[in-house]
Amino acid sequence: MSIPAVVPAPASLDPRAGAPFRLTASVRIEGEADAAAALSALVEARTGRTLAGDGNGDGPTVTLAIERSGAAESYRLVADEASVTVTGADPAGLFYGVQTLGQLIARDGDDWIVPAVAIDDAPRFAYRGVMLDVARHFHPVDTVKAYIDHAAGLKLNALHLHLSDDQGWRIQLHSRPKLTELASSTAVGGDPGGFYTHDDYREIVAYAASRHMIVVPEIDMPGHTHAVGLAYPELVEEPVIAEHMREEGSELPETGRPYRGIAVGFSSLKIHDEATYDFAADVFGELAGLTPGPYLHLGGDEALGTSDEDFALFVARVSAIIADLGKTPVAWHEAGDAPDLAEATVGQYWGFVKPTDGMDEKARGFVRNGGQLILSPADAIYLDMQYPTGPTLGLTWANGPTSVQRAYEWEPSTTIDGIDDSDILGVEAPMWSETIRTLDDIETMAFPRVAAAAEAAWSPATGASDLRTWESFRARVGALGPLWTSLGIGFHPSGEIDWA
Ligand code: TNX
Repeated sequence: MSIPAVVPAPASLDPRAGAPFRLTASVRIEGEADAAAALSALVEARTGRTLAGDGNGDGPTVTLAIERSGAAESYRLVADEASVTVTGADPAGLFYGVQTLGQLIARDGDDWIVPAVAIDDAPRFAYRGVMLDVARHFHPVDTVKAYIDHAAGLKLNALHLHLSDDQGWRIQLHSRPKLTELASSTAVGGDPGGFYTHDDYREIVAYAASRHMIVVPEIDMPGHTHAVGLAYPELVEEPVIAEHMREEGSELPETGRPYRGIAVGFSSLKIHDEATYDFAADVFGELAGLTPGPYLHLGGDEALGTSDEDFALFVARVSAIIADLGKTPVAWHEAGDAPDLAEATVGQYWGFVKPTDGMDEKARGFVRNGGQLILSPADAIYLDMQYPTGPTLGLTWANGPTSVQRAYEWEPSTTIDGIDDSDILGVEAPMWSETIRTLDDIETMAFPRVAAAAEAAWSPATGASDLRTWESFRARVGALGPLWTSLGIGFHPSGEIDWA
């Protein structure tokens, strides 16, 4: 029999001889209630069958337990003819064991089985994320929830929400009500905008938590702030129009009018005005109160109109504001060489797998400052890059189009010289939304490439496991097609994969 198809690849997987476990109507699920509910939902989606769970006697059992030992988020799964046992080191570990079990369910004639197997599994990196840009196009709460569900199935545990950009402001703040009153109603291309109320945001946070996922809110500063100027014009500089923006002939940003184009780098908050830091304190203060997770992201990318000195001053002050709130600041890699950045600020690297333009040196700056890195190499795991064939959605600037194989074949520990696993907090796959309007758009761009990012984040390093090859990955992902379909995941049926 072929190797059971689990994605991301587990730390250790040991196929056992012997008959499989049969998911008959008399199977009982015992143990932790949350995990049992998650498993029942998966079984029902995949097989159309409801498991009894009513203790009606002596049927084979699935036992779901928590045993506080082993690494955070780890689990052990043992299946044989008589029983399946999933033991998590904590609730998240048990949840991940259940996700693995869901992937193991296979058809056998008219039956559904779980092959005999023993799996011991734990994540390589603590932070495993997806980012959704809800600023270029707004995505409603239900879309976000669906993406949370589908990402959590790949053992991803962080949802980074890019909540503001030139085109719109997407989170209601009582301290600064004009942001959503005056700067949220439009999006790229003149499409309708939108925003999350406090209740919406809390609903997203709670839903994510129920899937063992934290929310990392980003308010992008000092650039990407044209929308701030619609609400609080006194806080922003005049747009800096680069020559290429004129040559492209698309709409140019104008003070006081919503921006509908997709150029970057033209806007800035005023760096030498105390009102800017009052604003940052209000914004991050209110977000800190709404966000149970440890991170607040201050952006810091592509501040092209700001001098290096001013940029350094700005990110130092805003990272200190966030640290004083008791949160860990996160910034895009540009901030990494700012001399007075708050200690232990996390850097998010968006350069290429082979770094260019000194981006790796900026990334190393965070580590010298006592922080760690989140790796989001744009030419591998920017999910908004076009595919070579298929959907015409997406951009191409990051060496695109980006194949599934390219999304897969990179190794976190060799991306930035001088950086090893202990310097890496994790891996995150961003989805910018200039061309992405709907849940279908999100899922077709994300799946299957987000599975490659999940494997980089969770699984053993390239070379440390037989499963960590492109050939193994494409076979395992192909085997997940029916599960994804049954869960309503609108994946791109890429020709690089042999779909089951
Ligand atoms: C670059 S990479 C950006 C975003 C764009 C994205 C499009 C980075 C931190 N910023 O502003 O949306 O490219 O792919």
